[in-house]
Amino acid sequence: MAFLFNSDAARGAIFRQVFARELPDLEFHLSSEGVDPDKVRYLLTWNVPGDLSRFRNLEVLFSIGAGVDQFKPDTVPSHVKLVRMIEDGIIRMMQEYIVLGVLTLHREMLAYREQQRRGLWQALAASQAADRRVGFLGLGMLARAAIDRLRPFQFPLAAWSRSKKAVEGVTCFHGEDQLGNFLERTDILVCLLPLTEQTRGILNAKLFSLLRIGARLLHVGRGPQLDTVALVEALNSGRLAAAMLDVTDPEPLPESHPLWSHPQVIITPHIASVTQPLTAAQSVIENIRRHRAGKDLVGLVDRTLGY
Ligand code: NDP
Ligand code: OXD
Repeated sequence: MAFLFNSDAARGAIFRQVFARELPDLEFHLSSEGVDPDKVRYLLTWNVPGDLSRFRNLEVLFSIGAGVDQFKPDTVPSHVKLVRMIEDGIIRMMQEYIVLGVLTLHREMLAYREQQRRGLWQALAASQAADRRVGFLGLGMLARAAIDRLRPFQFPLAAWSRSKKAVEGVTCFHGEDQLGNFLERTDILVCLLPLTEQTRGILNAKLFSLLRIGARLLHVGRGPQLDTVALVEALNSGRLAAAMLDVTDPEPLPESHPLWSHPQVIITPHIASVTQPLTAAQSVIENIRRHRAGKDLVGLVDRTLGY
C-alpha cells in the first residue's frame, strides 16, 4: 500500500519525514517512477498526473491546495474520494493576505502609491473602519478565518454564501436572490469563492454595477471568476476605486494587459496562501487515519457542488 506525493521536492522531503514517523507502515514515494501503480492508494497532487485510471486501486485523491477546480471534479472516478487541503499554514497565510489587502484598500494605499510616483505629498480623506463595510463572497473555511482576524478593526462585516449561514457579528446573505442586497451594502468586496460553473465570471459588469460607487475589490478566489474587461471599465469609470488581485486568467496576464500598469490595481502572483508542508502532512495523515477507521474525511469534496 503506497502514498504518492506528486509536488515539489522541498515540501516532499518534509512530508516524507513526517510520514516515516507517523505512518511507517505506508510506503511513501516522491515520484511515480518505480512505483507499482496498483499499490497507490493515496495520491497528493495539484494536477492529475497523466491518466488517473492507471492507479486502479486509488482510494483518496488529496489536493495540495484548498481549491479542487484544477481536477475538474466530475472527471475523477466516483469511487475515489476527492479531498481539499485544510491545514493551519494555508489558513494563517490567507488571514495575513486578507488583512493586508483590506487595509491596503481601506487606507488608500494605491492612491498614495500613485501620488508618490508623481512626487506629491498630500493627505487624502480617511474613512473610519466602522464606516467601511467589508463583504465576503464565500463564507467557507478561509473566509471565516479571515473574518476572525478582521474583527478587531471594527469593519461592519457581511458575507454571501450558497446556503444559509449564521456567524456571530457577520450579516449573512445567501443565494442568488440576496446577492444584490449583499453587494449594495459592501464597500470592500473580497472574493473567496471556489471556481465552479456557478461562480465562473461572477465578477462582471452587472455585479460591479450593484456595488456602491467607489467600492474596492480584493480577489483571491480564482482567475476565471473575474471579467477583466469589465474590471478595467469599472475602474476607469470610477465605479470601482481600486482592486487587488492575487489570481488572474491566464496566470500571468499577457504582458500588454492593461491591468499590469493600471494605477488603481495591485497584482500579486497567486501567493496569497500556500500549503505549508509540516502542518499539511499532519492534516493528511489525520485524514488517512480517519479513512482507515471508516470515518468521514475532513475537506471531502461534494462532487455535485464541485467544491
Ligand atoms: P470552502 O469550500 O470552505 O468555502 C466555499 C464558500 O463558497 C462556501 O461558503 C460556499 O457556500 C461558497 N459558495 C460556493 N459556491 C457558491 C455559489 N454558487 N454561490 C454562493 N456561494 C458559494 O472554500 P475555502 O474557503 O477553503 O476556499 C475558497 C477558495 O479560495 C478555494 O476554492 C480557492 O479557489 C481559493 N483559494 C485561493 C488561494 C490563493 O492563494 N489565492 C489559496 C487558497 C484558496 P456554502 O457555505 O453554502 O457551501
Ligand atoms: C489553493 C491555491 O487552492 O493556492 O490552495 O490557490
